[in-house]
Amino acid sequence: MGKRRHKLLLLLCIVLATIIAGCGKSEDGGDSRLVLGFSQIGSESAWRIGNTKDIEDQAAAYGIGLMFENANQKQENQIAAIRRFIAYKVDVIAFSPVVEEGWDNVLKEAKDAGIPVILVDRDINTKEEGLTTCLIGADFYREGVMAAEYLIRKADSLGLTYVNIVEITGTANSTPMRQRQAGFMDTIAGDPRMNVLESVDGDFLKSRGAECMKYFLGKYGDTIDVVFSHNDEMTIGAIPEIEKVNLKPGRDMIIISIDGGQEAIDVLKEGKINCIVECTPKLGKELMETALKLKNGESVAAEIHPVEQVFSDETDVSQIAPRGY
Ligand code: GZL
Repeated sequence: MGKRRHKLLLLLCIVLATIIAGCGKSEDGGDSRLVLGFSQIGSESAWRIGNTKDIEDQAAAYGIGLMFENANQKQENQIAAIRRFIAYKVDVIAFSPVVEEGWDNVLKEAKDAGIPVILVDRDINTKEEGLTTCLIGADFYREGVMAAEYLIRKADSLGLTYVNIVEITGTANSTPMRQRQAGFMDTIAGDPRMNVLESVDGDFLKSRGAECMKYFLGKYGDTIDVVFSHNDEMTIGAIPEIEKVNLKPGRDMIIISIDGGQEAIDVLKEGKINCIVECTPKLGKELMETALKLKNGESVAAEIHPVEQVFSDETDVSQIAPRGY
């Protein structure tokens, strides 16, 4: 073969190798996989742990590079994590805000850096519009409505003429706390039988749920007809306190909870909880698909709400499938 043809063949091989090597690489030769920075609230509940696992599993399934930080319930830790994501120049930032206010400055920094932000699970209130692209999470107001609608049906079926309610709320100033309470209270407002004795902040924690229930029992005793608890952890903490005073949860008191994790579903099956409104933690698939759309410059929905159901003693709860969290 002539030298000229040999050189041409060699040049062709070099060009071809460069093109192949460049596939999946960005201009600077870096990894072109999408890098997602995610700030998680903490590990306060089975729901939160299930949410984290689902996000990690889905990131792996979609081949997305996940920078994950656990804030241990502190907003300042989430703000610091978001600043680290900005410094690292991730492609997309996502976070589950522990409370609704106090995000304006750090989200302006993300906007100035040209990094889109996705809200997962909970919402925020900001003075400036357009600091986030999408909210992926439950319709918490609807969850509160479904809890109250169950209670009204239950009161009807028992022929109750008055209903004394105590409420154990989630983390103060968080979206699920504000909206679950609003949905519940708005729905019972028109029912003269319903009387809310008191609401106390249980911070979505099992230990605080027990403390709140102990306080309620000491103050109101067996005049309590209903416990409305904003999540399963607090409900599971409250139940032993009710039993300690020889009252039967699910019988002497109507117990209404939210989330639908396996531990609470098992208690529902024992008859110690009457109703659990589902709040799915499985938001990872929608998060990854939304992040990929944003990286590709595609438009995304402003809100994505999963479909959720109610588990209660109105149906055969023995048939509830394993929950996976
Ligand atoms: C709801 C989520 C809440 C859960 C709690 O989407 O924000 O936070 O209901 C969790 O279990 O702590």
